[in-house]
Amino acid sequence: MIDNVDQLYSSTRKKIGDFTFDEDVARVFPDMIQRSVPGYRSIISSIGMLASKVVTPNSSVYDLGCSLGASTFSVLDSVQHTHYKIVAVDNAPAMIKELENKLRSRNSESEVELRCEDISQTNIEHASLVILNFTLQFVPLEARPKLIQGIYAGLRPRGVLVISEKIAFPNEKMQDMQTRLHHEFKKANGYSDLEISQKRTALENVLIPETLADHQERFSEAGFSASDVWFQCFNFASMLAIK
Ligand code: GEK
Repeated sequence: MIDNVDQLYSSTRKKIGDFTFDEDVARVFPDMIQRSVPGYRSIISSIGMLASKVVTPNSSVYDLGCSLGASTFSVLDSVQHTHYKIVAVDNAPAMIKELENKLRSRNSESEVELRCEDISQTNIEHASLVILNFTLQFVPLEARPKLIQGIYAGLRPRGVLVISEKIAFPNEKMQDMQTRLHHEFKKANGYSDLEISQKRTALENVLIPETLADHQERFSEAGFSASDVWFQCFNFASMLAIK
């Protein structure tokens, strides 16, 4: 087995439990997300570009569900001034531990405040940018409105929420087509039919996608003055919501 290559679902499992972000997942995470999420790299580098435009002096940036800090590093590499704070939050200890090591090895520990907590408990304050990069999809549906309202409240005027999600489609035929395209994407990246199907079962009760309309309605109910999609590939999209 190659150490950092995702082969977690490559052999037949008798029973497939719910997917969790444990140490095995943290070890292969960069490979897993890049081979599973169309456009992931473009989204990460675009978040850096966005940060360079919207992160104001004396403000905070929140990376909610930061995993190994891909968005955090993109922000650190793109914002020219240093008068801001990044708060990176994840409730998986394995992710936070690994991110801590990464920050230490690039001498960036003091630039990022790490928190191992549920993002539903994170108090957002003085934020110019909040990042939810493929995280809200794992938060229970009933907890999502309050979370988005809290983000809106903690953003400064004209502050921005960037949110990327796997999305659902209201039309069944379209849903089926986009799902098949996504599976084709995973196959092209070396995943077998067995891996794709076992991973899908593991995520079934854990990752709950919503439609773009559901997201936009929630943004507008929370008070955001504008929201729209800026990136989409198959059933993965990224949106901006502006206070
Ligand atoms: C990236 N943003 O590379 N509270 C805190 N963290 C959570 C919660 C929660 N309630 N639910 C899930 N997570 C990253 C990728 S991955 C996306 C994000 C994926 C965390 C979870 O532990 C995991 O690290 C992350 O959200 C989701 O841009 O695996 O598809």
